[in-house]
Amino acid sequence: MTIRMLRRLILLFALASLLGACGGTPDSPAGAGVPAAKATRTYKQLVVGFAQIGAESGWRTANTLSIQETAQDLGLELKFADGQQKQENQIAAIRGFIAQKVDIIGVSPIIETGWDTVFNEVKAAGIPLILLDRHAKVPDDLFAAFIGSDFALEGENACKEMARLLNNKGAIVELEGTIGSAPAIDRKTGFHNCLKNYPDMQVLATQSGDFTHAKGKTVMQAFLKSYGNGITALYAHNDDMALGAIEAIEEAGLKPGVDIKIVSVDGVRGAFEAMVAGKLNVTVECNPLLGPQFFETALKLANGEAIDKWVKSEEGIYRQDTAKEALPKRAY
Ligand code: GZL
Repeated sequence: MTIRMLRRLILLFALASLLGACGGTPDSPAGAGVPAAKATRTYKQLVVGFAQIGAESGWRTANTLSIQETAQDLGLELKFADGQQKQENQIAAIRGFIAQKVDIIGVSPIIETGWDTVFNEVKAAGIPLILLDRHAKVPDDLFAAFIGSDFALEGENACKEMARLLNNKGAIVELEGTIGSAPAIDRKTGFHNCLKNYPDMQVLATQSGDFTHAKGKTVMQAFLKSYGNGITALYAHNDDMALGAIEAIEEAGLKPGVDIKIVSVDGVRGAFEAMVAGKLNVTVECNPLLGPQFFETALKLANGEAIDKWVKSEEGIYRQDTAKEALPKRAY
């Protein structure tokens, strides 16, 4: 055998072994070591833990219903914990979800701070975390996505509606939401930043009504005692506090929506009924029906798909003149 023949033989052998490594014959599987495509999870294979804040308002009730009904419709397993307005209950629930090795954890943080330790535990457990409705002040690597509204824009829209109602001049009292919560902080910032454009509109007083009907009424009673007829308008961070304040205004012998203009946020059914009755002037919608977006994002995360860091809610502004027509169509 000549050197030339030997070289050809070696070349042929090398070529044959190379082809063999790149994949078998059409009817045999690809070569060893090629990972099989990752199976795509379905909703029915998903286990999601969600730590809710509580049941402080009509908005929260609608939010809980949306999450529970959507989970049922999709056939996924939802482990739902009611935090009963306490951060420590939400943190305990999250630790329980870690122990149960759920696929995805969701939480609506009652306040923005105090989450770093438990969110790091979630990260260490390798479980994707979704912030739903309210944001938390944590590094971006501690959560996969935030699904919720632009609260500062809601505050800015409330201010513009107020300016329209007052013809750019008036004395406003403000009912704030839960102290330290993202919606209270941002709705206040958005409103007050916008107010700088209206020098003849000022805030006489601002105090928290904790997003509840009862506290909204109590604080409004105190405002009326301090400022009485000096108040021309109320800005409430949610409808429940505005509805409580309406009761206080009526008990003081004044006409809510007329003597005192009222702008609030959420868009719950009670707010539409109050607008139809002429007692509320505007509600800036904050969509609580986040169930579908929550679980769609959860499934994408479970399947390793890319998602947006902020999944924004779509929402509108509702005034007295369209309330009657809109009320029957309201989903919450
Ligand atoms: C806003 C939500 C707020 C609502 C309140 O997204 O967190 O909490 O505005 C609710 O009604 O209590």
